[in-house]
Amino acid sequence: MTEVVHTPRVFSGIQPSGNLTLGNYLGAMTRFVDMQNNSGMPTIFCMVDLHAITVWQDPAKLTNATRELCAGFIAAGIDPEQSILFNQSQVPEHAQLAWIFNCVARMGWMKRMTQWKDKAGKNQENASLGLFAYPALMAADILIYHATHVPVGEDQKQHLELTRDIAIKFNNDFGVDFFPVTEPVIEGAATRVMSLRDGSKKMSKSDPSDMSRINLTDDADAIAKKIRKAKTDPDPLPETYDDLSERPEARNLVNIYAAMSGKTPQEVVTEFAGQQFGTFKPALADLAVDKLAPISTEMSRLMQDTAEIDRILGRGAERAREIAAPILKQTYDIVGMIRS
Ligand code: AQP
Repeated sequence: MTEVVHTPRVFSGIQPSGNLTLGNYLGAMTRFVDMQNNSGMPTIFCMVDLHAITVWQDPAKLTNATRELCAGFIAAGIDPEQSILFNQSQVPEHAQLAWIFNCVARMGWMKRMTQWKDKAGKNQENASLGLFAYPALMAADILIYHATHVPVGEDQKQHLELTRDIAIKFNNDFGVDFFPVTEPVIEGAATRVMSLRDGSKKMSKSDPSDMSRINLTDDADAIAKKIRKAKTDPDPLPETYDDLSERPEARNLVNIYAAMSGKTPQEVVTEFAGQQFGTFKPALADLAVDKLAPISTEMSRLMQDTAEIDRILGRGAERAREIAAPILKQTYDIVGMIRS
């Protein structure tokens, strides 16, 4: 029986499938920075370009989005020396392990994934095979580093449960204790930032309406306009956060304010109790501009030197492969593949 001591290690990824949104920033990136600085664990962050192409991506836009995402990581506080920062396709072990996991995971597991159902919609026959197999590649992203902790937004919870199921089934099938059973880290006031136009839909890079999201590249005027036009209701803010349970758009704006100010949602509600959105929205816009403007300025500065971004990604990929390659070799040994 092959036994491995599972060193605590953090992994997470973001798709270069468009502009980074406030949802990605609050739900994922701020958590990444926190774990890099405070968890005491090694941290690995990835631009998951192989995931992005499960739906059509224009090649030139994909290249640019990957670099911009790298700039976003760095501008938000990820240090490419301290953390390992790279794009997925430069580390082939992700795709190699994903194939093994395609053979471990069951069709029925994949069919139950809500992201598959949402993204494939009514036209499943026409969706890519890659989109269907997306969660097995995600499991490989995590387990190729034996990552134990994965900070994500709420929407990724089901995929992380599947990652655990794949690890457990692989270990059982082969009689090993090889892959760790990963812990999702879903924390903070903004684990699910909703669309500014529809409080029942999550804020997403690929939403056709740009008004539904705040992009990290938006300037101050765009941020203020999007918040001013965000859907709300005519009632003032209540005294308790619980009273927002039936008001999804209002609750969303309060959560965003809380996440950006470091206050709890209840503290925000207490501060603005009895006030109309006409007062709350400008305060939220000021806060958002204050928080996001330095990030967007730094992203633009970094994007002026794309050669340096590519160098950072290449160096990150080399460091990632130092961890991934031995784990893939051991996996092949367990499965019984000859390596001459
Ligand atoms: N609205 C959100 N609120 C909180 N967290 C979010 N995340 C995404 N949207 C929100 C978190 O960001 C990380 C990276 O997500 P991703 O880009 O890999 O994929 P996604 O979840 O599918 O994000 P998008 O923006 O909706 O992309 P598209 O439109 O391309 O599918 C994850 O940790 C996710 O939870």
